[in-house]
Amino acid sequence: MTSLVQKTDFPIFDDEKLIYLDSASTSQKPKIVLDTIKNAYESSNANVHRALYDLGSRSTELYESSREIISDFINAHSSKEVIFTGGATESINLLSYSLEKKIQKGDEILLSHMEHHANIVPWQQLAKRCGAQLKYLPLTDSGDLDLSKKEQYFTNKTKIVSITHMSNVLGTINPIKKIAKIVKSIGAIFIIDGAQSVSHMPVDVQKLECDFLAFSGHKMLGPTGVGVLWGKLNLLNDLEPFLSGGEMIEKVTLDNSTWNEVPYKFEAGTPNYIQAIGLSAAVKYLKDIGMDNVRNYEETLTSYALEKLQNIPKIYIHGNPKKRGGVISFNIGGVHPQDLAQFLNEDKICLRVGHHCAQPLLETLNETSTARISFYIYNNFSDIDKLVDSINSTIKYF
Ligand code: C6P
Repeated sequence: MTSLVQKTDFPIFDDEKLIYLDSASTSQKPKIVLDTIKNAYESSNANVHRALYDLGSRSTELYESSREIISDFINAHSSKEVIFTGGATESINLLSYSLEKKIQKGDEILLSHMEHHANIVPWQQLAKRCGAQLKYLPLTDSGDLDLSKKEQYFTNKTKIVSITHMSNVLGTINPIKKIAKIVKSIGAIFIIDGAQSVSHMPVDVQKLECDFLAFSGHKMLGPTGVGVLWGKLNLLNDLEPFLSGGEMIEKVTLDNSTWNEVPYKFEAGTPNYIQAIGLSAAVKYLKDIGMDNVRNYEETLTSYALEKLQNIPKIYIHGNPKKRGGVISFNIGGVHPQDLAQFLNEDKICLRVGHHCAQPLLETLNETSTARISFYIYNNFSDIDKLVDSINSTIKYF
C-alpha cells in the first residue's frame, strides 16, 4: 500500500531511506507549508493590527484569515473563539492562570492517569496557588479510562476537568462526548487536550460539547511555535488575561488598564503571525485530504503494525490491542528501549523512547521507559515492514 499522500510532497523524504515513526512528537512539513512561510516573509511581512500601510493590511488580512480557516476546521461558532498561542503547553498554561480566580481552597481539579505533563504540571501549580486538590481518573488494564466509579471522581467540588482526547503513549481515544455529559451534570469546566487528536481525526468542538480545546500546530504539518486555544466565547469573555502588554489592551493609563476584546485580550505582544499563516496552509492541506480519510488510513496502518509487532518474540504492547489512534508503545524483554533506538537509527528509523513526558502513566504501566512508534499520512506498510525487520535483527544481536 502506498502512503495516503505523496512522500514527495515532503522535502525531508528526499532522503528515501528515512523512516519517520515519531509524528506524535512532531510531524514533518509539506512543501506547501514551507513555501507559504517563505512567501509570507518575502512578500507580506509587517506587524499585524498596527501598521496602516498596505503591507501591514495584507499581513493582518492573512493572519485573520488563518484564524477563520482554523475556526472552520474545528467547527467553532466564531473565529473570535480561536486564540493563537505558542502550542498546546502554552494554551493549557494560559487556562491554568486565567481560571485562577474561579478556584477556591478545597475545590477539585480532575485529570487522568494518562495525561501528558503539559496537562498535569500547570494544574499542580494552580492547585498549590489556590489550595485546590487534584484527582486522577484511573485506567483499565487495556489502557482505557475507567469510568466505573465515576461518582468518586466527578463531585460537586469538581471545578475543572481536563482530559486528553488521545493518549500520546497508548493511543487511547477517550469518549469525550460521554465525559462531557458527566461534566455538564456537575457544572464544571471541561478542557480537552487535543495535542494528539486534532491532527489525526475530525474534531468538531460543537459535537464534542467541551468548553476549551488546546492543540499544537507542529504536530499537524504546521510550523513550530504556534498552537491554539479554542474556548466558548462567553467563557473567554469572562476570563482574566494571561500575558499582558501591547495589543491586549483597550486603554492604558499610568495607574490602570482595560482589556481588548477576545481573542486579542489573550494575544499580548507581537503574535506569531507568520507561523499562524503557515498553520493555515497545513490545515488546508489536511482538509483537502479529509480528516475522515486521515483517521481511516491511520487505523489501517495501526492494525497492520499491531498484527506484525505481535509476532516479535518477547514483545509487550501497551494499551488496547485493537482500538486506538496511530500510536503504539512497547517493550521487548532483554532489549532496553534506548539500545533499540540506537540500533534502529542505524537503519534510519526514527522512533521515540523514554517516558514520553508522561511519567505518572509510565509508573502505572510499571515501566520507566518504552519504545513508541507513531504514524501519519506519509507512512506506509513498507515503513512498518522495515521496522519489524530491524527490530528482529536487533533482538538477534542481543
Ligand atoms: N507530546 C510527544 O512526543 P507541545 O509540546 O506544547 O506542542 O505539546 C504538548 C503535549 C500536550 N499533550 C499531549 C497529549 C502531547 O502529546 C503533547 C506533546 C510530544 O508525545 C512531545 S513530549
